[in-house]
Amino acid sequence: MSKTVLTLLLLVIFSGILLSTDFFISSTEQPYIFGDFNGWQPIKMEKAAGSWWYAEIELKPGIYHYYLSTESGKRITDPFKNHQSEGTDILNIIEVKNPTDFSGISEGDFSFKIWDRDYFNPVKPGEFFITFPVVERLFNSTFLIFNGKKIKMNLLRNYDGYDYFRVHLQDIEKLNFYFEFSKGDKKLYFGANGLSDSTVTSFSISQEDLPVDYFDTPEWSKGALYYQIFPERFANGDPENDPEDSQNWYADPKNVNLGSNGFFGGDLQGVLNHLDYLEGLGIDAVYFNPIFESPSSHKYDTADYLKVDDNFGDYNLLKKLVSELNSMGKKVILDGVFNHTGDEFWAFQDVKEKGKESAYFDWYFVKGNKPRKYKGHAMNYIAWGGYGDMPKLNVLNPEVIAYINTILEKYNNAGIAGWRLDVAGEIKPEFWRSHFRPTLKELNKNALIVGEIWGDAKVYLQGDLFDSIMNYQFRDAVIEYVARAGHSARKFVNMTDYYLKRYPPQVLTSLWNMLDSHDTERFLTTVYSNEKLFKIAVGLQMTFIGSPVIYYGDEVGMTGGKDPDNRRPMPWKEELWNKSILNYYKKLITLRKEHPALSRGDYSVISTSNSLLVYKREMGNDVLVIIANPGDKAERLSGITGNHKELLTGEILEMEGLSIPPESFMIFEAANE
Ligand SMILES: [Ca+2]
Ligand SMILES: [Ca+2]
Repeated sequence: MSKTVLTLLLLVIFSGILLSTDFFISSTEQPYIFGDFNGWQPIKMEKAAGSWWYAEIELKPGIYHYYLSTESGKRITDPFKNHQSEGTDILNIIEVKNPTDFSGISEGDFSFKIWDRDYFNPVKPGEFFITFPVVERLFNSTFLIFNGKKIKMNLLRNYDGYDYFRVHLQDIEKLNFYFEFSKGDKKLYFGANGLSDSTVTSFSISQEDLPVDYFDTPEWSKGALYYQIFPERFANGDPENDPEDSQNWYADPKNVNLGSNGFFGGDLQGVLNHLDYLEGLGIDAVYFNPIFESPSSHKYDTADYLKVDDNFGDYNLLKKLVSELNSMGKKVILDGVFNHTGDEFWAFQDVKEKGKESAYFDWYFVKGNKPRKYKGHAMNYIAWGGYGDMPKLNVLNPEVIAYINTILEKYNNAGIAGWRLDVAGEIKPEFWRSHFRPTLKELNKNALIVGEIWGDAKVYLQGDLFDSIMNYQFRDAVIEYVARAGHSARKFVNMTDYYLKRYPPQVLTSLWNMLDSHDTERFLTTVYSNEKLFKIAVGLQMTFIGSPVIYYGDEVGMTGGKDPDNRRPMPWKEELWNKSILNYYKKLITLRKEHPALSRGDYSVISTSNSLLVYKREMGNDVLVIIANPGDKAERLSGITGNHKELLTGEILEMEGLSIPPESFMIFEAANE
């Protein structure tokens, strides 16, 4: 390509600026847009929630005419845009203006996508979040004009050149709104007809028919405190059901097999025997790693989903355990491994035996006839991590869907409150969206769905897939802040803000905040058994926004490296417990119970400086200030004055200029004067 041609091409591209223009209507049938912008060729609209449809069309500035029509030829007038009569028909008119045509605007695009939860986020009837991103520092202020009332929008965050403004609306009856921006004495409006300096059309929508579905997490899950039990290693309550060659519970971990084929005899009766212990801790829910029949100690290779593993007990014992926990006000979450089955699962056994002749051949992804393994690896079929013993299940096969439905029903009948979903990101979202979630919520609308998602989980938390996730991002931030030499409070805030300010706000108190799990080393090991640093991490876990998940034994000071060393048997001889750590957990858990702000309150950062982190949890009159300093130098507090009571020690301290010792953690509430 010659230079001249390239220059000409670039000129053509840049002279015609394209502006994304939004269209949305309510229609019972699929609508199409016909406009003079593309020679009246139909443009198919996309389905939103309720009876709503939308389209985003890139248009050059100009005036356009268009109309909407359904497949059956019914013409619809777009109620949000101007229209004029054209003979017997009505045509809509839209003027697409370059934002720079408005005085005072130098750049930027304006958009409020009413079909997208990022902008319009219905929690429940009467409760909504409305968020508007505008090019940074463009205006002095941004208002929401809501049912005629002017509400100042708060700056949520500045990210990637945009200021995100948000309003939390509660107890509202009608949805009728537009936005007002001001700069000096100039005003601009953004409504359903786009950007304007004069006439604005409101977004006017019925709460009964929204373009985005209502989405909230189960009430019980907001700020709930979990205890994670790896059943083979928690407690052995019944020696009769121990696997052969079970090892000594108290043997030196270095001299035993902690791996997938090493057993100790832990079981459900063991949990039943320690209900008082769980009650004493004050947890709200138990999350069990898999309990279904399987040959391994971890049981992520299911042999039979409808049977509790014989080394753990049976279905009736599970039912008894769940009912006892429920009667103590504690919920039970089971581990659902639906991405793959184990080798011993009857359907896979049948495929291995009969190949293509098997009635279950389409339950898996086998190329050729019979599945083949080589040195443990799957040769001609899809398997988790390539492990031949974990063949991937075809969850979109209607027979598999029906089978999984029977699993959900059976354990719902046992009284469980939800599922943690193993490797949830490896399963097609369609399965969760169209099958798993609707089926489970139909059985129990308060059931909780938690995905095992290690990284950013925004797409999974939009209301159609999961209610919560295993929030390893919280763990990453705590490790960076508490365990790494930099101890940067700013970094902790940046890492947590990254998800806190992007996820729908209604999920935040339900996120599973973990320090560790059956898949990571134990946190006490991460900090090289530095008890002070460990206590700071636990303090953060118990006071940060979200739902803490305690991995069994962390609370008595268990250590352990990477899997399987992190799965050691829980010691039940009290002389083996670290009482100082246990008492610290109990103290924090008691504070969580006494102060609803810690479990369900708003979270905001007060300040960060070097290794000093100061944040606030707030719910009504319950206001707590949390201060952490994992660094090796004392840091001076600033910006807070007056006497406050420190809740871990009971001391009353003057906050002004208070010196925060190295490796310390404190929780303050304003002292009663
Ligand atoms: Ca046993
Ligand atoms: Ca077994």
